[in-house]
Amino acid sequence: MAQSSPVPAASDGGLCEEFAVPSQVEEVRRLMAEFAERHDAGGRRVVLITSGGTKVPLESRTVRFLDNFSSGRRGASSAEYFLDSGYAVIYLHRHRSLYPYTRLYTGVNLLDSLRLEPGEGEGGSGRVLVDQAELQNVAAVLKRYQAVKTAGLLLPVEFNTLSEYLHLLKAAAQALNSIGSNAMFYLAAAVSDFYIPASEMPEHKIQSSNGPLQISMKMVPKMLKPLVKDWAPQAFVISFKLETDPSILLERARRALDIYNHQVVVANVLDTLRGYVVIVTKTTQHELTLTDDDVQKGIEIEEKIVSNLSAAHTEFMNR
Ligand code: 9Z3
Repeated sequence: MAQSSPVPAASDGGLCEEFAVPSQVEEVRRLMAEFAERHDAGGRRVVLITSGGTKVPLESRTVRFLDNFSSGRRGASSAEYFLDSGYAVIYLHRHRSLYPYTRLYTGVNLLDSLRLEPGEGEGGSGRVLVDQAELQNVAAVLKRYQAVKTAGLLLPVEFNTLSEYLHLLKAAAQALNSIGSNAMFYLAAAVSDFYIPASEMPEHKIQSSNGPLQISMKMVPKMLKPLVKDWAPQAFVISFKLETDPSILLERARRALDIYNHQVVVANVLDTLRGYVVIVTKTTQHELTLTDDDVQKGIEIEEKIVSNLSAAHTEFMNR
């Protein structure tokens, strides 16, 4: 694939012209603003978590697309720990990526974990029994899930394409601006750096009979800059930095802090992302590691990340 020119699109200037506005954006903005204001009035902090990879279409009637690596596990598990810590959570996630609580059962074949209670007739007594060994801790997880649902503490918002992600993130930032430093942005989604403008995209499926494919892609506008500067300037903002080469990780994280002027970068390397991250600020750098002992106890690295960042958020609000 040909490398595109390194000229980035200016700030978010071209957002509406270059990226189709999703039809639901105004309705979602209203829901997010209401959610944030209700919880803020009740004395709760609100975190906007982004999670999952963005889909970048290569054709208008899309058969092929580019995706970024992200299962959504980081975002989904972090959402649970933020809820446990008293936050209300807006969960802006890729459609069908991992979701808080249900993520614990994605590897399970649901039908294998259920049994019919014996009884007369073809379907036994008609009652279905859960195999606790297959669906581990299901009662405890269900209790946490239902408590969150009843209290209205989790607002799910879905995206699929890069365009949807960009518009919904902007709407979320503007919706949370009214609650000032009570808002946290936890930007764990894996967002494409490249896209094909609608005007340059073929309408129909690209034909292999035309020979090898060469694609030229433009730079995606960096949303972090206007988010920090204009849309939610008082919020506590955390971005994630993913690299495959550990030797450039910290330099890239620091660079992001310098350019965007936000509060924290959580730096991780693809090979070790479940067991090691570095929490980087302009003046500090703190390694979080999962030990064998932690793994034995079922502790996840997101629990440590969330505990570190909610303490940093408290300090930020008190300043
Ligand atoms: C991350 O680095 C996340 O930690 C992961 C989580 C995507 C690796 P999973 O969803 O994985 O648990 O499977 N997210 C940010 C990735 C990213 O695209 N960052 C951009 C970059 O590194 C900056 S915003 O340039």
